[in-house]
Amino acid sequence: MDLQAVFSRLFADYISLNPSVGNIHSLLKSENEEIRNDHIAFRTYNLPKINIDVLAKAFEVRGYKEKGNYRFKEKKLTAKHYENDKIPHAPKIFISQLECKALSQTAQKLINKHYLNLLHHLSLNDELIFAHNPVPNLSYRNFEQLRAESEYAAWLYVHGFRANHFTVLVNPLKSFSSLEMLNDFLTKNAIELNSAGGIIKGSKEQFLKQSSTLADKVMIDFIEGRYEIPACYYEFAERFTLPDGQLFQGFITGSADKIFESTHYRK
Ligand code: OOG
Ligand code: NI
Repeated sequence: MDLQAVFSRLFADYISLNPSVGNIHSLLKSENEEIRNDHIAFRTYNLPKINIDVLAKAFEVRGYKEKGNYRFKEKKLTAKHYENDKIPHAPKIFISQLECKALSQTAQKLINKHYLNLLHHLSLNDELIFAHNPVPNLSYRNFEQLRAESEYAAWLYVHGFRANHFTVLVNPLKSFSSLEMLNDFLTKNAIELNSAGGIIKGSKEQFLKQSSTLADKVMIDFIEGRYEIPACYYEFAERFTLPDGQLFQGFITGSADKIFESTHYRK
């Protein structure tokens, strides 16, 4: 499967789970925009057979190289980003992982049990980036228990390996010359944005401004019954030129920290 096919498959999964993704696409298409994807993000656990480095293999064999690493102490996460220098405008890949050892013994036990279940249910002939969550019979009680310690852990327990978000790059848009303008347009069209740390995270001085939607809620069948749980969100990024004339391609830890919160559970 070539890179384009990988992205098409990931996007098909993403749009079918999250109704507001299709909605935002139609809105931008109605303005005659061609959408360029800045990056795609994945989440995982720092456990041997499924950590960042394992997940990244699907991209490394397709020409991606590790370009940056990040740490989110409070959220007990680390992350890396990957770029493809060979293919012009190829989206970057951002992969984060939960540092399980930083959680309580109770949460670690629960995650380890889930990990063994995951390994048992993963199919060998497909790549991890397409695996979603193959474990049947998820428990809402476990979800709540994890959520008490880490919203990220709870999200990951339910959704597993799927593209957590795609990101519209603002720079090439024709009708929107800034992230502020795009945000106004989205808000006017009843799209709710994540306001944690302010609607816009980052600044021109940091060479990156970002905003994101609040994740769509989807119905999930747990052993205890059906519950509405946040799924994925859409991100918008405007990048600025570095003193050397190149567009900044990295990520900003302080901003990312708040972007993670786009999947927080809201009543
Ligand atoms: C990733 C959050 C960080 C960015 O662009 O800074 C991020 C996540 O929610 O998994 O995407
Ligand atoms: Ni992102």
